[in-house]
Formats: sequence, structure tokens, C-alpha cells
Amino acid sequence: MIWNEKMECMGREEMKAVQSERLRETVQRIYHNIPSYRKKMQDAGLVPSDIRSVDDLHKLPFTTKIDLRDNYPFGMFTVPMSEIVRVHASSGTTGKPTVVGYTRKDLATWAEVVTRSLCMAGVHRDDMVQVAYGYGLFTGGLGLHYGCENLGATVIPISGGNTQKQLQLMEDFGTTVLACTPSYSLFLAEAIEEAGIKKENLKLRVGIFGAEPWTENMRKEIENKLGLKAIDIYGLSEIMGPGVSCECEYQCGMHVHEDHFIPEIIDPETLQPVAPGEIGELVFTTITKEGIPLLRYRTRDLTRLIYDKCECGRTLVRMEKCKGRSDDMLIIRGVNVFPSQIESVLLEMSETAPHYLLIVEREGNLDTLKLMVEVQEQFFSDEVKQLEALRKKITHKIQSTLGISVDVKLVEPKTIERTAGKAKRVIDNRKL
Ligand code: DLL
Repeated sequence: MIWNEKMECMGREEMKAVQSERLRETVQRIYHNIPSYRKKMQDAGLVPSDIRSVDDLHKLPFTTKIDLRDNYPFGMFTVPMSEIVRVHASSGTTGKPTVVGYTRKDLATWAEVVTRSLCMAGVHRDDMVQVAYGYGLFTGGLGLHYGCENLGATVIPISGGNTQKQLQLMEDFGTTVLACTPSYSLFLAEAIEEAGIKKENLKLRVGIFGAEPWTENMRKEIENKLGLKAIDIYGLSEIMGPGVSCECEYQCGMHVHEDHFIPEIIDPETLQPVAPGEIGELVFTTITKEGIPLLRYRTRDLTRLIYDKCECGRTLVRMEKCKGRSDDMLIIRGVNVFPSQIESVLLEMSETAPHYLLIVEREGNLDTLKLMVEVQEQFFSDEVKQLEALRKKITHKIQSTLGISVDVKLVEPKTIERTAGKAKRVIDNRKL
């Protein structure tokens, strides 16, 4: 089912006209309300009337997380606080959180894009959706929640954690849709196995997984273990929350709700747009938001845009599964490495589990990368010789695919810490 056929299936020129009109309004709103952005535009020699259509978008200055931090907490809001009905915040690893505010209309827009996303994923009114994303300042829980209600599905607002309760309700209530981070879904799969619950006793059919990067191999693993179709959903709190884009049932890129968020891909070094179809940093401009509209917000996420026709009938541009974040990229002795590349290698081997941790150290002037990875229960043995052979195999495979040497440490099943939210894959001990 397509929720909003008019907007989701419109022709490119028509979409550009909608976007242009909304962009013009947004630029006016920001120019007149946010002194720091007005100054950026003035420094670039721009006035709002210079931005006539989406083709002028590239002229506008960027917005970054630093702008949000500098204006902490509410300095980037363009409406009086009396019109803000909710705030969310994302906690960075350092310093103050990034705060966002929503008007009543923003919440309605958000519910709409999440509802559309759920329809893309094949969720319908008869579904029982277990929302195991965290409820609270994180946008995952409440974002999915209102989208499900708007669709008319039944929500189980269980939030993250409390794994035994998750299993109990999943079985007793007949959960058909599971919404959580991909890493937590694997943890739940493990717990299901341990509890001796048979897959046939569960009714799971769709997973709405996002909030962290995950590979195609991870998708296969989750789909096998939970017996569902694993759908990728993307979003970030600065732009809205979950539902900025989502895969349809064809699972070939995430359709961006372009009538609300305009995507661009830039080269993170030169800041220039890349050639169509090339990978680069994803940048979003919100064109309907009231609380905190943002122009050319640099997400740091790396992906490419796909404009080809999609089998589902939607014309909304698709973004490819995120490769990672530019700030997640490790440079190990000159070689660029994304945790997702290591994950992909590990998941191609049947002996290792998809639970791993990368530790980067600097010894003298040399960077070293240590990989701790769990061995699958059935391959774990007390025999040193066998484990050593496996260790060598992994080391060799990573060396030949990524061109770097890694110090592999095999650990026992279930020893790497699990979280109910976003998984932590890297510990960087270099003080760079
Ligand atoms: O993670 C919103 C969300 C909640 C999305 C639930 C999907 C499901 P933040 O906490 O602000 O918001 O984190 C945003 O998470 O810039 C990406 O780096 C990463 N991210 C989100 N979804 C995906 C995804 C939420 N599907 C940051 N694939 C983003 C890869 C993702 N990375």
C-alpha cells in the first residue's frame, strides 16, 4: 500500500516545483529568525530572493552540528517556545546534547513520514508492532510510536531493554512487526534461542531496523534467525527522527520523503556536489519544518542517491544503505577502514558471530588495530590448535580484502557487551 500516492509517486519536475516553493519559504523563515545563519548568508553575499529554486540550493552555506551546539539549547528554533510542543535530544560522545524542537505541525509531519515508511515496509493496520527502540529523548521510540498509531496498527510501547519481557510479549501478544536497532534484534534472536522458543511459535514477519549502520550480510543473518523481512529505516534527530527515508518491500535503497527533506551528496573534502550516483556525504535541507528548519545540514553519513525507477511505483529518490559515517572511518596506517567492511568479512564466515569490537591503539607512531570477535558456540573449542587456525583464517581474510593487518582476538560466545540501543563497535584509544 502507498500511503500518500500524490507525493510519493509524482513526476520529477512536479516534485522540483513543490520543493522549490517550500525551499523559498524555509530560506525566508531562517534568514529572518536565525542571526547566525543570516550572517553566513550575508558573508556569502546572498539574500533570500537569490534562492529561487532547488537548482540554487548549492549556493547556500552548510549547517553543522557545531552550529547546533553553539546555539544550545534553543537558539536555532524559528518559532516562540509557546509553539514548541516537544523536544528531543541526541547525546553526542562529548559535550552538550543536540536539542531539537517540534511544533504541532512538525509532529503531524513526522507521524506522516513514519506512516509512509511503515507502508513501504508492508506494515498494515492489522499488525502488532513491538516498538523496542528507546522511548525518551532519543527519537526512535516515540517516532515509531506515533507513526504506527497514525497507520492504525497496534503498538506495544515496550521501549528498549528488559529482554525477558520482550520475549514474553512477543509470544503472548503475537507480535508481527519488531522495531529496534539491528544489533538489538540479534540479541533478541539469541535470547529467543536460549529460551527455547520455537520460531514457529512467533508471528514475526517484518523488522523495522535502523539508527545504526548494518551490512547486507547482517541483514541475511537477522532474516534467517528471526524469520522476518528486515527493512532498513533511516533518520536523524536534527532532521526529524526515524522516517527520513525507508526501504520498500524491494529492499533496494531507502526512499527519501523528498517533499519534506531534500537530499544532496557532497564530497566531504571539497564540499562540492559529487557526480550523480557517486558516494559522498549526505546533506539534508528540511522544507516543511517549523520548529527547527535546517538548510544543508551535513549528516556525516556516507551513501549515494539512486534516481532509477523503483518497482514499487514510488518516484521518491532512494539512498543506498549507509556505508558508515565519515567520522567512523578509521585510518590505519594510511588505509581507510570502515567498521562495516570488517563486519561484512566476519559475517561471510560461518565460524564467527556478528558481535565484534575494534580497538585502535597508537604504539609509538604506529597505529594498531585489534579485533575482538565472538566465535559461534558450535565452533568454540578448548583446543588451542583449532582456535589458532581460525584466528589465522580471519586475519588472512581481512588482510586480503582490506589490505590491513589486524590483531585478531577470539573471544567466547556472548562475552562482547550487548546493548538495547546503538551498538558500540569501535574504541579508539589514540589521542588524536
Ligand atoms: O538514530 C533516528 C532513528 C531512530 C533512525 C530509529 C532509525 C530508527 P540519531 O540518534 O540522531 O537519530 O542518530 C542519527 O544514526 O546520522 C546515522 O549515522 C545513524 N543512522 C540512523 N539510521 C540509520 C540507518 C536516530 N538506517 C544517526 N543506517 C545518523 C545507518 C543510521 N545509520
